[in-house]
Amino acid sequence: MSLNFKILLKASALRVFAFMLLILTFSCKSNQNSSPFDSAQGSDSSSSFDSAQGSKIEKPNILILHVDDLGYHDLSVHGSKIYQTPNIDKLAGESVRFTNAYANYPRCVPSRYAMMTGGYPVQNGDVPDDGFEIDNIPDNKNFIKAIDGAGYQTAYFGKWHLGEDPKELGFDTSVAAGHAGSPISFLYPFNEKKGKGKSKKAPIKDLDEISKDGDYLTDVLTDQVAQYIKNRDKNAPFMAMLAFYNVHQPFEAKEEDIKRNRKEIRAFDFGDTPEYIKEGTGRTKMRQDNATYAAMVENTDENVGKLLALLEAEGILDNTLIIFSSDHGGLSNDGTKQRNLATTNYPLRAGKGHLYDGGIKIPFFVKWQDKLQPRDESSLVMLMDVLPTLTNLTTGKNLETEGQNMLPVLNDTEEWDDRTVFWHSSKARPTNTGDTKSSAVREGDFKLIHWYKENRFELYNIAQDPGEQNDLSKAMPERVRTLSRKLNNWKSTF
Ligand SMILES: [Ca+2]
Repeated sequence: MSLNFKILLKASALRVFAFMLLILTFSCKSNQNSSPFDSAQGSDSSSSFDSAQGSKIEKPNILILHVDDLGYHDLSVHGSKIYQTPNIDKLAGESVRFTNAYANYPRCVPSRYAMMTGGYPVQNGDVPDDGFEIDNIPDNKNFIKAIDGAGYQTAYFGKWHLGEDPKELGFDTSVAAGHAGSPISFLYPFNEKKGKGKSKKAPIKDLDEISKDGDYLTDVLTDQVAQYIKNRDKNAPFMAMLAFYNVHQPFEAKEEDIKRNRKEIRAFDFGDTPEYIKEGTGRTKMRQDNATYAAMVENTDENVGKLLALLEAEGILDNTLIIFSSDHGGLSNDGTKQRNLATTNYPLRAGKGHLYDGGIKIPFFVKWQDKLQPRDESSLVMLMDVLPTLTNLTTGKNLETEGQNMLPVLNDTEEWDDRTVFWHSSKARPTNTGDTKSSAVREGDFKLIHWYKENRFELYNIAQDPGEQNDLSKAMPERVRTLSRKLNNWKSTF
């Protein structure tokens, strides 16, 4: 029995009628072949039909779990010996796991702008570090409105950092979003600084009504998402994005989680690994030995686990497409000013702020039960591809942006190993994270970084040298020329 037929049997008479009407409207026969993207799972809010253009439209629920500042090696599934992340590891095991996924920028705001607008984070001729305008995106480039228009309930929870409210971009619902790049405190009351002095940071709205003494912010936000899912309109699919404030600073976690990690870190033998090595104008942290940060990573994992369990309890795990990602690499680097650092991205080089892979390579998993074959996937993808993919899946349309629809990659019918992608970091922070102005291009296995103020190049074969230790720029001048030409051509477009 085909899956579509099962849906018909399960649906109410009214929904059967509506479904038939849709089929008639599009004068197309329901497609019943068995490729991963051709049939919906039998559950309440899912539907599947052919569009007028003949492309397949699917409407699974969508849950995006986006962690702030989580490094590629901050997960036990990626080799961390200190942070235990069993829930995310399990999710990874059931997902297409990207081994060459990148943020479009090594810091929060441009990275998030790229993700939410589906293109490179370029505005008014530059890549601003802050102050993006997101309330003036035309409708023909607005992915959220496109998905909303396809019948989705859309909701955004947590860190926005792109203006006043995600509703400006078209989300129906938003909770605890807004200007804040981080909470004043992860410990209740969240808008009051713990310890000495007063915070100059923007408070996060909505929190007073939904929290109480003793709460941890990440638990509160997860609970909000859970309530939203439980109370959803079951006649329509939802797209919910939880942008965790974890694991960004301030370093604050639950006492029992800190204690457990402190004990584990004390017992761990770091061998002859140095605590720091030199990088840029400052240092790279080389050990995962911050117990509070470890506790924050593990709390995030616990909350991911709660949401996955909820999807299962609601009977919608099978027809929910789940994306897990981070906005850039972990905070492992300081600059001329020394400070307390979070983690190490080692064996990747450097971290947040830098165009070495430690700054831009991210954990990125896409799960859709029974639809996507769990596997490692080496195609080059970026956060700007997320919404073009979801929009194509749910509307059959492609909007005009640089981000690409990843469905053929997810579906394993295309490989994007030779794709060319770019970065431009003109707002360096030599004091805070030790980076200086640079641009970069990756094409296939090779990555060229250009410190354009000094006109200095470094070239790496990322496949053979993921830690970017062996600079090939002198040995391969022709490749430097080709890649720098492409990089300059890209930069001349903005
Ligand atoms: Ca961030």
